Amino acid sequence: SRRTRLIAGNWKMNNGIGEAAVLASRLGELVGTAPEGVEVLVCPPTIDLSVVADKIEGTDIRLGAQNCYWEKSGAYTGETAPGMIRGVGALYCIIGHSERREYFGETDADEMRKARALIDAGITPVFCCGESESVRESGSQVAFVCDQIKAGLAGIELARADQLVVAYEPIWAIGTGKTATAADAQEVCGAIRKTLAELFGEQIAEGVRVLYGGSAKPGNIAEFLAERDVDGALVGGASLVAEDFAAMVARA
Ligand code: G2H
Repeated sequence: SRRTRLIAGNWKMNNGIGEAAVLASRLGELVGTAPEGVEVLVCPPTIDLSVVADKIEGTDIRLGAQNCYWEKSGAYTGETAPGMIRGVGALYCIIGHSERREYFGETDADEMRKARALIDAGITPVFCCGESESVRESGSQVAFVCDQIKAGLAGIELARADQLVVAYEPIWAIGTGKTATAADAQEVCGAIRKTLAELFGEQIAEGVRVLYGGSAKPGNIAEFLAERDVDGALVGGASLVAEDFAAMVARA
């Protein structure tokens, strides 16, 4: 059976509280009632979570964070615990985005700790993976991404692995305007599902949503979603414009 599509907006470090309130309200008007079989998610900066939660209350739009720490509380200046994220009403959290890996030195071992802590707190991790341009040029993207999946997710308890979402984001296609082709996305997303089947079994792997991310926009989303193993999109730039994001939801 077809998996529920997931169209997720990753606002990254954009929109202060006032702009966040305006964008969230507009999204409520445009996509507050999600189409059948489609789930709509927005992931604003941590500081905006509360105001966005308020603005989307009573709509079908779901809330997610962009990062977390894995401890429950304590002396971790500047960090946010999964329980705190859950407390503002978020049900998802992006982890392992390539920007976090590249600029903040996060490792697969960090992502595994975050994934476990999120699931413990009742939050679905959106685990990001993807290869650099040089890995792509060497033709080893499938092996590289499957290793990331194994290193980041192997420690998830089998009984809870159905609570995962994976986002495949080829780094060379992020915010660059270069998009992977739908066939490129399918090659890796299909391999991700195979790896999930090796780790957690066929049945769980069939239920996990695998998203494509990297310059996804209204004009190309349909091609990606036509692929067998692509169940949605993680959208950066285009999620900052309410009309563009709504157009993507409408095409899902
Ligand atoms: C990839 C994506 C969202 P963009 O980072 O996670 O951003 O759509 O701007 O390439």
